[in-house]
Amino acid sequence: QDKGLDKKEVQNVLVEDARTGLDVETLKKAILNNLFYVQGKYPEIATRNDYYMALAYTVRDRLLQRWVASVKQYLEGKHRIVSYLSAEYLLGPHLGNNLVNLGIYKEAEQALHEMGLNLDWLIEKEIEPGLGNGGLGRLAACYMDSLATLEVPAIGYGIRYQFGIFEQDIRDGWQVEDTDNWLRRGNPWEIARREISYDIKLGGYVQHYMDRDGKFRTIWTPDLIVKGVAYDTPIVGYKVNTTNTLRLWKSEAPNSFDFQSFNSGDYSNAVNQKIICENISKVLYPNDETRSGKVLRLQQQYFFVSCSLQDMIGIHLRQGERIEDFQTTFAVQLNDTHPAVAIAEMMRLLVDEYDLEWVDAWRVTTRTFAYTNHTLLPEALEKWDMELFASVLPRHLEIIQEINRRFLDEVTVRVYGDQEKISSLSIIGEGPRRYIKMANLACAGSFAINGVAALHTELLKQTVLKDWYALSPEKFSNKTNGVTPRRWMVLSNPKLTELISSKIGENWIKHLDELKNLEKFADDPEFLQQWMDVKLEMKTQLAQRIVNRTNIKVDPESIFDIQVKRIHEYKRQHLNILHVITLYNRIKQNPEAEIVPRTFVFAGKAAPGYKQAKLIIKLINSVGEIVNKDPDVKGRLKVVFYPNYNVTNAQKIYPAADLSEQISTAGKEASGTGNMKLSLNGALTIGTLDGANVEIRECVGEENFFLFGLTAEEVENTKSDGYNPFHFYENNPNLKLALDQISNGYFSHLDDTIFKDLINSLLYDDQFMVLADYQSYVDCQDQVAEAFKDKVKWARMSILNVARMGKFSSDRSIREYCDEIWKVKSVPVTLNGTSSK
Ligand code: RUG
Repeated sequence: QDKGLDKKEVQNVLVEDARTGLDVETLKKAILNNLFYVQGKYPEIATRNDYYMALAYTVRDRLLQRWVASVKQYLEGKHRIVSYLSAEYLLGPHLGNNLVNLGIYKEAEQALHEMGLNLDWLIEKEIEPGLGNGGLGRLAACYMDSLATLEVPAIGYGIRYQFGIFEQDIRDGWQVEDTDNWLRRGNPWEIARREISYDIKLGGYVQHYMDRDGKFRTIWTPDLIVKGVAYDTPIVGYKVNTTNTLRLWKSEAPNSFDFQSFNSGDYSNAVNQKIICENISKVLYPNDETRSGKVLRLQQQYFFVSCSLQDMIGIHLRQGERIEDFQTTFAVQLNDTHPAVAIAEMMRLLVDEYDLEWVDAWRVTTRTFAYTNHTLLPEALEKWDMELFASVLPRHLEIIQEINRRFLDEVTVRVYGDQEKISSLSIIGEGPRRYIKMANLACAGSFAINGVAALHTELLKQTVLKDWYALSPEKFSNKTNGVTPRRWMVLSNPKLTELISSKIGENWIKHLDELKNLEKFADDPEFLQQWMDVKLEMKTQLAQRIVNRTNIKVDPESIFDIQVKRIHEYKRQHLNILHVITLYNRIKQNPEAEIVPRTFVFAGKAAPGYKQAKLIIKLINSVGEIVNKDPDVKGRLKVVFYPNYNVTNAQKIYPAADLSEQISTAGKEASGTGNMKLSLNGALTIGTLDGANVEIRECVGEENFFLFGLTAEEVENTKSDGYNPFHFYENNPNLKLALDQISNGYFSHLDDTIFKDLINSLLYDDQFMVLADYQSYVDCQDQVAEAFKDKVKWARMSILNVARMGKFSSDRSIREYCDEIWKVKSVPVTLNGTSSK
């Protein structure tokens, strides 16, 4: 800006450009421009992808203008910045969402229409970045949207996996995984910042010595150095200028790495090293809710955490601040324990690289980090074998041991030597092999700890983090999850959005509480009819997709009974299928039985190594094969497994749901967010008192929620009283029949071996209380069927559900994090003198 151009000229270049206009004419010009000058094509030879790219670049230009303005504004003042550290971001396709948030969806549609093109057709061309497994990664994406919408300065840090979550295909009823090469057509939404890169050390050994000034020094000599390169994606808020950064790190070989090998002629070793480096950000681990204990996973975690902290320290110091005041520039949120090694890395950077005394470094660290726990499942709490940890991060092991030593000194006095408490709080676990407990490291190093729904936070305090709660109750709080209404309503359900806005205006999109103004229309016959019409239209559209994808024809007038989420025993898709079999048997036993027609839609991926989950998918498909074809059923029941559940498909499924299945064993689902999206789209919930279901039910009213099953407390009591699932099997003829049919091969061409493991685990173990909850579930489903017969009453309940879902916006969650944990304020970004569209 100082190189010969005067300020006014710069302003003109930035502002008065065809790259920034938002009207239809300018958009048309810009799309053509990009088609020529970015894609190098003209209309007659342009492909659908060329047009997609041209439009994407047109949108990106407008994002960049806001992005530059945001960065400038943040750097000019002194503002605390939120740094969200997450190993996963399940963003979903960008194009439609960015058009919504820029407020130019209609204009883009019109521009394309005038060019003889169709916006949906281009939107569908985008390959979504599936850089997450499920709820946790999707939450991070919703939070990025809300942070920008609330105009909060924020950076999301993560990993730019070359391969995201696998693509699922179903063959012969089984899940088959295929690699997700999401970058194969390029990615117009990111900017490679090759100039922003950091060296990351791995492995090797540590030496200590005393320098000339008598100060202890540490040298960590790694056996591998990897370079992390920043790839930035702009995240624009809804109808505001604020555009934050999602900075994802890609691993590469450092520039100079191969010199030695190359010089000595060992070319293949040089190439090998390059492959090892690139492997770190190669692929997302496809495990949801399970830890994997693999070296590469620890390397991934450390890699992105170290790049991110070095980046933050650089930003902080460039502002002329002292390293001791780091926490005044950044509040760093740990999304689960995946980035918890950040606590040790922060200490290493401060003590080894910036020469801080241990206590000063610890003060900075413990004022910087806050930790969100997302699970109570023991298999999801990360633990690292100490030897494995030492082989990757030898210096960090020393640091963790020192943190633990000092911490336990303090604790011992606090708990007056209670050995049980001391070992529960220790960051290092003892046993045949010693291990590091990442949740304990996160708790020790953070100033705030939160759960993700009221019940979950309570259970955390009573169970897995009980001793931590006793030690530092002031650190604990609850932050119930939320979802962004921009993607999950405005973008995915435009018809419902329009109908709602026609009654209460558009303010609800940013202030979801205002949905409550819909309540007064819940008895308005015209509105009820319009509501039902929209739902039917969405169901008809989904029916079309289902037939295209699976060849199964379904009736849009039937109940769309939907369970879409990762496949896991605790989520109990098999309980749902037992209900399907029970309805089927009622028909077989009495073909004239009155059955309210239903379409059961399942979707979700199973972790590739999770045998029971994969068996559940096979079971759903096997039952579907029999039920869908049996002439006695007369099409009244249909079972669909919709393959490759991802954000793109979720956006098509939620709007069509009548019934939302939230049937996890009470106490196991930390929160759930699909439950929120479905209810917000007008589905009624059948669910247990688990996770955020509890709060959803409180909000929508118990009369508008189908509740069944044991409570979390009853689950525990039943177990401690000696739960015997076999007893339920023997004493419930319908349940027995269903389980026997699965075992004896009725649904599997008389093969009585396939489902053996699944049935045995239900009959003799049943950790997730499927059999205990079966009857209560079936009875509750009968009430659902009864209720659905009265279409108007159902629609009224659906309206009340939506009207009362205001609490579950991620804007509300983020506001709570900002006010109560991060202590950050919004910083409106101005562009051409205004702060919003
Ligand atoms: O299973 C939980 C969900 O209940 C929750 O809604 C979501 C976001 O908070 O996180 C999910 N989760 C938990 N995913 N991975 C874990 C444990 O690593």
